[in-house]
Amino acid sequence: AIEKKWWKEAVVYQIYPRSFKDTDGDGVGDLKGIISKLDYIKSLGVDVVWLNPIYGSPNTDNGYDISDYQSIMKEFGTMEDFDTLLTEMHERGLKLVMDLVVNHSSDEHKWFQESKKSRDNPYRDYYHWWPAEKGTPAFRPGSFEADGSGWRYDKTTDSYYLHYFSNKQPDLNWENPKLRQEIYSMMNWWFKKGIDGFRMDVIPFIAKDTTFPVITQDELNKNYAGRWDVYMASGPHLHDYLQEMNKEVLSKYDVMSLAEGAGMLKSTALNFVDPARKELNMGYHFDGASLGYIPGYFKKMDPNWSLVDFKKIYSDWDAVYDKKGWGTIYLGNHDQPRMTSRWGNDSPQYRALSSKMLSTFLLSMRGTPYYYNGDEIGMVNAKFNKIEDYRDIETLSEYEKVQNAGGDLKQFIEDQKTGGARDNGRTPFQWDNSKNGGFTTGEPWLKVNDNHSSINATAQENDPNSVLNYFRKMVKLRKDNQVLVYGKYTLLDAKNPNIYAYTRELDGKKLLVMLNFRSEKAKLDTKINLKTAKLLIGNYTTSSKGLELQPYEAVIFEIK
Ligand code: TEU
Repeated sequence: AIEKKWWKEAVVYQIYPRSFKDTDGDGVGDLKGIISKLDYIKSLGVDVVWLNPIYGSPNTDNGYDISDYQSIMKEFGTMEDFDTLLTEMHERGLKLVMDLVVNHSSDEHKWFQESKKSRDNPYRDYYHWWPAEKGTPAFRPGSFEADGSGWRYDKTTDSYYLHYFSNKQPDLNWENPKLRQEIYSMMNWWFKKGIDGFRMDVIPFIAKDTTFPVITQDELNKNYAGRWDVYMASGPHLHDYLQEMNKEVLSKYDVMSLAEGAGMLKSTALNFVDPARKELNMGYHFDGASLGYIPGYFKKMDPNWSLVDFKKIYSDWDAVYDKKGWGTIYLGNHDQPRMTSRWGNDSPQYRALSSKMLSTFLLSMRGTPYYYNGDEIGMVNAKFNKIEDYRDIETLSEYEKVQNAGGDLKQFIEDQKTGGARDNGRTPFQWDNSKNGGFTTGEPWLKVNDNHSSINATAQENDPNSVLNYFRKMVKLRKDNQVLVYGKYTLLDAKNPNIYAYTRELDGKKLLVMLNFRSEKAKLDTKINLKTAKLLIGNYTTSSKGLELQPYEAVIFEIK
């Protein structure tokens, strides 16, 4: 029997606070800005808001480098603002999920400031240190570092410290029970304030083999999840930690927990989310996130990516959770390019159509949908023309790598227009056609996309055929049809290179979803009689009634 849960039935709306709405004119979004938009958020029909980190941070990695876990980042406002936000969300029946970033802290956190002082400091073992007299530590990659290294030498104690991300994001040592207790008490503090869950940043990474054995470069060149899962993360005690976290924290509240991070493989996902293991609630895979990038280039997108591969990824992951556990469905977030640019078609002719088609996919699959702010109005990639317009530490460090290697910098910038640079998805929300899209009266921290003059929420609010109102309709369709939440998923015509078609079935109700991912007409090759089918939604004013679809057409039928 299906175990029904509110977080399985929820639609999650991810807000990137830095780019959502600025009310004090500093060019950075803030909590008061989110409060001012709660009626808009409620009008979408979503149930849960996931906020990217809002805690004290020097913003080396836009809040994923936390210097004070129990404070609000000064650019975002005060703890009073937070309390107001939470109260006003709960008053509207909206739940709040926060970002838990505990694989690493900022180097400006007091724990690290103490830890680096001396080898016998009480906080020394809150982090991973390698004494220099043991020789150079075995290579570990450090994302966001131009030299690619995950170790940084610190002369004060003649030792190296580990950082899987930037050197200003030292990895926390979860082997240390004192550190783990600090994390649990911080989590309990936030739950006692009334939040409704955590999205857990790179949670498989918290457990490492702290003997740091040698990993050769060709071993690391294995696929992204593989290298983290097999070599760098998911260490021996990972599930001991998560079961301890559940016992000490999560089990005490009616909250949701999402395990994020490369290293969750189809073969290991249930170790995190099988309810019998009392760890976390739902998993988040990266197989789709890495599909379509051309190996050897930084997030260079292959325009001929394979829909057959895409369908296989999502179908295989649906099968992982067929009997137990629960998954998530996403196509965009703050680490990804805009879904319409990447998986749809952001040309003027097909932008709106393909946005609606992709939303139909996201909201008709089995698994909790994580929907990224701005996709509901069809926002697209920034397509900056120069490196000075970029802000993301990841893109800047990758650019520096190309520079150091004497590579083609112009090509690098061109690649990112259709590629995966994370700022593509971080440009400010486009509220209206005024200067800076109504996001700020000041200088935005990251340029607003020029197309805000035509692509903005205000222009779409009262247009029944807008991307925004289609999104609202799709959310309502999902809420009104539990078959779209819990129903069995069956892929049809798997080898079709243009159409993604599947059925959802529950208690005798059967829906057929057909999505044309191409700019040409396409035909579904399967035996389905649509004579008695009832059209539930379509992204054309007149939907196709047969098995041939218009460009980027999406339809959902109830079939017998
Ligand atoms: O990202 C986890 C992660 O896997 C990313 O490093 C991802 O692989 C990368 O962005 C691909 O381009 C989380 C957060 O979502 C991300 O914003 C942070 O930068 C990262 O962890 C470090 O906290």
